[in-house]
Amino acid sequence: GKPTLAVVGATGAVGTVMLGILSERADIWGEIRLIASARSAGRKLTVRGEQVEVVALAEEAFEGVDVAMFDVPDEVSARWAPIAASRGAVVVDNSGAFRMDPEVPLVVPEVNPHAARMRPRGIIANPNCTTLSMIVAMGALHAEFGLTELVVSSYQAASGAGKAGVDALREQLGKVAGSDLGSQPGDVRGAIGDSGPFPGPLALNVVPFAGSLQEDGWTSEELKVRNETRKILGLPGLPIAVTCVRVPVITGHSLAVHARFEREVTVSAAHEILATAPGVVLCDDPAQGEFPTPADVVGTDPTWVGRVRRALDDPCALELFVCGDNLRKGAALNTAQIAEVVAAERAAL
Ligand code: 2RA
Repeated sequence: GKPTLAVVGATGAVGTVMLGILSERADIWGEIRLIASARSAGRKLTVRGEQVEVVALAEEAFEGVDVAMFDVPDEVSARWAPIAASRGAVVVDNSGAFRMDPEVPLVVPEVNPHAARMRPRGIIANPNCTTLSMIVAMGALHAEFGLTELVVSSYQAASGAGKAGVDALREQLGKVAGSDLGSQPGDVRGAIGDSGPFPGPLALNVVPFAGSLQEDGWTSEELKVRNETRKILGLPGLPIAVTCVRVPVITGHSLAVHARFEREVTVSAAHEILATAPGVVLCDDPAQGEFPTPADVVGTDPTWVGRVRRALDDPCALELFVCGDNLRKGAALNTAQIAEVVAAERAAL
């Protein structure tokens, strides 16, 4: 029969997008079981056009499950993913709990699909949404030119911080709409106050901080982009400098990238690679006003790339701007693609 899929964290921001994605993609699953915290148990959610009742997270909930997708906080995954795996499920986990575990592959199906097969713990990790928003494009360029260095600045949407992030930005926008705020120091902060998950006002502003503070002033988000990019590309020593910034966008992460390569590069060669790479759309005609923006790409699956330029001072380097939906390719879609890779192995047996 068709494999049974469990969606753990079905009621969250990513879970909600996941149910939509599972309803749109080729229907390879038998039962789809929805699992969430006890608080959400009993709720009914629609997937594949049918109402499914949410069951509470418990050991028995994994009975007969072939693949379990997790989108829950790190500590919940750390505890429950091994339980699901011990019950025979292959876990595809979107938390930070296992991404850097050497016994857990970190998979992007367009870049390193074969890594999914080596999973001694029965767990496959899904990368962070900021890494995912650029990695398909960077993987394609790396395969051709050989990456030697990355310098990245992110422009991250509020929904990266979940429903709480979206609610906070909408509430803040309500407070500043129609006002003349934004011309005096601190007036925006004064009107918005301290609320929500961001360490500063996000409406009418940008906040150069995402995640938590780590050693030497780096944030957890910046270190994730660095470590995960190295692991996915199989380049453990790749120099990468990252600055993560939150911007007042609901959904859609963007990144400005300076990428240095082993060989000399040209814009036309880069265009050709990006225009044909699976999962990438080249949108680069600035004379016609064509470049990707998060407002234009939200709700779509690909990684969008534009503003491709050769560095003025380095014939081996490119500058580019990348946009992607952080809840789709950045989270739910990549998780669904990994689960499909696992299901295809099973079907091939
Ligand atoms: C963010 N990448 O955008 C983080 C969490 N998913 O906040």
